Amino acid sequence: MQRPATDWTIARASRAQSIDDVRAALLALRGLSPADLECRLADLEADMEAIRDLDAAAERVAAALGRGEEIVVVGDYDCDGLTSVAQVVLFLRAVGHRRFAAVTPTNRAEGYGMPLAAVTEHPDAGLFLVLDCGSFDREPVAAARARGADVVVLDHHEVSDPRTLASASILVNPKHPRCSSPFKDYATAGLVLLFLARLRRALDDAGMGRPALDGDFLALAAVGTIADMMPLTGANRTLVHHGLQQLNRGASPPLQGLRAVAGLTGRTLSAGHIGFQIAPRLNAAARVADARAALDLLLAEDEAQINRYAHELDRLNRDRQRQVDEISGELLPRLEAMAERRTIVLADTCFPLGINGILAQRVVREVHRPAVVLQVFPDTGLATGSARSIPGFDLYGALEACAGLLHRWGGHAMAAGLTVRLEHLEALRARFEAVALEVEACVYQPTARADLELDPALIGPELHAALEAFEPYGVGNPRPQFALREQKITGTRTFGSAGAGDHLELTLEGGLRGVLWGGARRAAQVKGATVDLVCGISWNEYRGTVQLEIKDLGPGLFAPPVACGAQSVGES
Ligand SMILES: [Mn+2]
Repeated sequence: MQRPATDWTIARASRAQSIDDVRAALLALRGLSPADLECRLADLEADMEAIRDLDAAAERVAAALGRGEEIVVVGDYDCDGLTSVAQVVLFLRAVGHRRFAAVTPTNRAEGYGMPLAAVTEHPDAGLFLVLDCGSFDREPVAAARARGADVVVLDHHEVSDPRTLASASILVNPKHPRCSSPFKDYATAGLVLLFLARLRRALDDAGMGRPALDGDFLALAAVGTIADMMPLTGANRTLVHHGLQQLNRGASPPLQGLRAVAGLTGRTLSAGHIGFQIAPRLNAAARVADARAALDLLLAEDEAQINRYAHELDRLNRDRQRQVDEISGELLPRLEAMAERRTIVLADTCFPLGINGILAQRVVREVHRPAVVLQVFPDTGLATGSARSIPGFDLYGALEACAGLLHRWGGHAMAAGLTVRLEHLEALRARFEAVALEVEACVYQPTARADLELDPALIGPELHAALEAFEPYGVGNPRPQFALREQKITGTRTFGSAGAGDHLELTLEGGLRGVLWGGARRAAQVKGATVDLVCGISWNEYRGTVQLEIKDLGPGLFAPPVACGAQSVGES
């Protein structure tokens, strides 16, 4: 089963003749005003007011602090959950509140969500503050409430049917149909930062001081937002812009410890560095062992501890990479037999729960199909795992259509988690495929979109600087991709560690250089040819000049677009 070649379109019809043209086109394409590029933190205030029950949550926690109540902070085991818990703990320490426990689920087989043990193991707690999970954790929430404790949930998971919500005392979730927040795409870590800002105000009103929300909080909020793949638009753009700035100034010693083991000290951190190098190390703990190691790092207070935990996470991350490579080698050949299918559902005892999200993403990358990868547990008769989607295919809606066959599930349009009884596995496979057959065929054809065509003469340091103003790039705000038509390739050079993954450096007539990562095998084919290119612009530190990051190239790359109603903005 081969991934089909990408159909490229160009969003803007006219070719840019100046840097101002480029800037204006990018603003228009991303729906941004010049003021949006300023990323003013003060603009978050209005949003804060609109988030339903954020003030009630702040008042309840302020009361707990006033009474010295025991607080249990529960967070999901991924980066978003852990950075959320870490912010709350930093805040509790800052106000001198000592009666608290920080809990994250450790039993991966149990899946996601608030563990019942958080309730049973803390019989004296008066308040459970549940972060990045809890919206639908009916059993543990009910157990806590039955004991007379309050449960305050801050979460961002989809709420399609409010009748299925757990009976939290206070639920803050921008996805709740009755939440009037104009911005819905917060990660929990971003929501927690706004919550703490509101809590500061409540404490101030109660005469309990006004602890500073320093750069550490913004740094943690940014890491949670990027790691959870939230779109870097609106409030997230502002949070991430400032969080990255704080990280680059040295905020959050634990995150600096991870930066060091990732070899990123002294380099300017981008959202990409967080998403591809920092977040995987934090997530590795829960994937390979126990999320506690990541939480221990984020809560560590002295340098020796930070150093030790950061190295531990780095080692776990290498274990995780090795595991993914081994299992991919076993799993990807199975796709050969599935070329006729629109969806892929793989289940096996050997697909470890901790990494099956990564495995599902690999399947998507390989064949451009929605994919589910489950670990089978013969003892319990359940299979649990992750699903990943392609643009234009609403995974959440598809799973909702399969809900009768699912034991437990939750997620978003592009990613989800699910558990199914083994006896329903075949029926799930069939119904998921049936749902996929209802979706327009063109969704299964990979498409991507370049922003606009450029005159190659514009490519230089000035353009690079203009593009920096549109950072942070990532989900929802992809790095601009430019179309160059009919460029003659005058030179090629391969480099890398030898093997299929080798890279190709190209020189265009006129002297511009570009890199096609993993493209070494195309060297002979393109040398001397005249081709169209899609490329990003990056800075080559070694040469001190701009270079092209080539995404694709070939003759006649920009064919007229095929109409597709469900077409979404290109993948990155
Ligand atoms: Mn989350």
